[in-house]
Amino acid sequence: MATDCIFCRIVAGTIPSTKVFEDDRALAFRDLHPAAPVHVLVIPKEHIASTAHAVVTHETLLGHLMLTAAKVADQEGLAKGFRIVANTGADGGQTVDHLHLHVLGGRSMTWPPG
Ligand code: D5M
Repeated sequence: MATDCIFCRIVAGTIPSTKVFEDDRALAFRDLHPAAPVHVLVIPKEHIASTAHAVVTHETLLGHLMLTAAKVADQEGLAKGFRIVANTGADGGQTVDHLHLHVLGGRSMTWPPG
């Protein structure tokens, strides 16, 4: 755990969140500033700063996060489709330095993103 990391503090329960899924390796909670009718963040409980910081030992965990994102989308009723986003680094638009997948849905998405 990184004590100065907001998402580690959500995992620890010292910052509140609206959880939609949790298991031993992952946590999913609603984004504070939703960009779509459904906007959930899926994070590893282990602190990994970004996808660029992931290493080969994280391979199974990364797969688990992707499957968790799909499970959350199903749970949220996004049968018509959804988008999974992993902003990475400053130019990627990442603002919280704890790897996370955005699961966005409930409206038709446009491409390319801004
Ligand atoms: O996305 C980081 C996302 O994290 C952004 O959409 C806001 C969200 N956020 C920040 N703090 C919180 C808390 N405390 N609860 C829920 N959601 C939060 P990025 O891809 O790094 O720009």
